[in-house]
Amino acid sequence: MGDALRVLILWLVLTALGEAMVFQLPFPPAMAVEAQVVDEAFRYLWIIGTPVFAFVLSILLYSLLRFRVAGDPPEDGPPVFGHAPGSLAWLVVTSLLALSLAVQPGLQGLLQLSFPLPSPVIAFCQALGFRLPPTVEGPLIVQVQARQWSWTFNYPQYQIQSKDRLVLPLGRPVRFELTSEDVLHSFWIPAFRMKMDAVPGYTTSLTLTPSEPGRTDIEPTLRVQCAELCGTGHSRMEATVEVVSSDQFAAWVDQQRQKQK
Ligand SMILES: [Cu+2]
Repeated sequence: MGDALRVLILWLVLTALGEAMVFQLPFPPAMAVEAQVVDEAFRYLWIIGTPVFAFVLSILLYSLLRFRVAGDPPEDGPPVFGHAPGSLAWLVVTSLLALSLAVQPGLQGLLQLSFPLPSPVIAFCQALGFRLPPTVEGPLIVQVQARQWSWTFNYPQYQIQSKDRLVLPLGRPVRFELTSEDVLHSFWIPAFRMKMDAVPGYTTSLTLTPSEPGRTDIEPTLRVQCAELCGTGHSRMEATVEVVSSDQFAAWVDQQRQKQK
């Protein structure tokens, strides 16, 4: 059996092992529509990247074992010069893969995440035949104020405020408008995957749509966690999250209004 055939077999075996692992990855639950988009993109990158990584690894492993010189060689082996067809094939295949990833899940993913894209990019995506997400009518707006080391959530549509406790209705898009009172913080709900910096003197925004009901004490990844080192209390800069039905949300809003009167 020739060397190339052995490398080919090793490549196929390593690729099969790597691909089998894709479905064993222990992801935390994806509890927002956007979290599913991010997880799909991650799986897709893994699926595409595995054969490339396995290819490099099989040649490396095979060369190390097969062409190893016994004992201590007195001098270096002869130099190896390029292999033009091989280099060209490698360049073309990996460049095409990278370009295809920039489009899907890159651009396509950004569109699904209702990310603010410049209009020429949107026109380009439409020309490619991408489905644009429906424009979000009346999202729930939550103004998030971060500080060392706590979170305040304002609901301007309901004129209520909540400290270190974020309550969200299920299935309704939420536009978070973030700012910070002191240093850089980062607003992150691991179960929702997406993350956005909170910057002093500046407002950033992030739209997320909770897709599963839940509470922090039952699912710890459903919590707000600061994800930007912001001082000694950084790791404890958390807030609880509750995703409830729209009726429960309305009841909570009424309750908060009564309290704040
Ligand atoms: Cu912080």
